[in-house]
Amino acid sequence: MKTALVTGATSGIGEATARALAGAGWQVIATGRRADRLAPLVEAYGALIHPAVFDVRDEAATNAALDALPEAFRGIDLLVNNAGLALGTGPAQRSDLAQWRTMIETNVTALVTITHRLLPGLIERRGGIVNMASVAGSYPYPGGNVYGATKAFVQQFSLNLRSDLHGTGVRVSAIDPGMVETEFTLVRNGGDQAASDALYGGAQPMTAEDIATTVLWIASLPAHLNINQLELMPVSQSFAGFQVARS
Ligand code: NDP
Ligand code: 8X3
Repeated sequence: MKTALVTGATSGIGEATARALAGAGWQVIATGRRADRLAPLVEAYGALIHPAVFDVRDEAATNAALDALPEAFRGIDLLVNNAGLALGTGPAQRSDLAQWRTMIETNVTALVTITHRLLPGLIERRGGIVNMASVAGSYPYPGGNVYGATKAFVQQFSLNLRSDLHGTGVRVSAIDPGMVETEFTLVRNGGDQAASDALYGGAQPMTAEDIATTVLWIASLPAHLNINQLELMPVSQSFAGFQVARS
């Protein structure tokens, strides 16, 4: 039986991914800070789920949770680095430095920390890593500032990991979703439900399950195939042009 560790499994894409993997017979270490959100996964999938409650920014807590894994969950075949967030939509010059730091600590520092910890085991098992990046890492937009930059890091870290892992058999993929309706916009806007509803309303965004299906597909491909980077958008979302300031 294969085992996956999914960060940010309390909500949105991570929760859907944990469900998709467990539904396909994987054992899943489901992580997040909100323990109550992990309980339904255990109820639905029983012994296939090991809930692990920790803040990914806390290296000691991360290591303690990994050290405490039950024997059956110790051999990790797939790391899904999904936990992440955006905070704020304003321009850089009006942004809150603490929010920038939180995004960097979560989307970048925590992601590389858990990856570094799990790499030896992933190499031993010829496993895989799926990193949740974003279209925001490829395309700039007003207010994207540090969030987009953290996701560009995730994209390039994924590609560089592939280079370093050459010959090990370990697969690394970055997924770049566009608009997915989750709690992402609620979090980004400090809990403003109206802002979230306004963004997704009438837009037919992608669902968390759309992305989870993609993760499961990547993880289920034959061992000789690697998806390097995969960008997905809802049909309702596309590109806009440059902006010009006139005097
Ligand atoms: P949600 O807000 O629904 O889920 C975010 C998850 O990340 C939660 O499970 C949350 O768990 C976890 N998380 C955040 N901070 C921490 C932390 N410090 N420690 C542990 N877990 C943490 O958003 P999404 O499902 O949309 O986001 C998942 C990923 O997908 C993110 O990396 C996001 O950047 C990316 N993404 C999202 C897109 C979208 O449009 N929704 C598009 C492109 C990429 P908890 O709060 O319980 O700790
Ligand atoms: C989330 C997608 O466009 O809101 O990563 O930044 S976007």
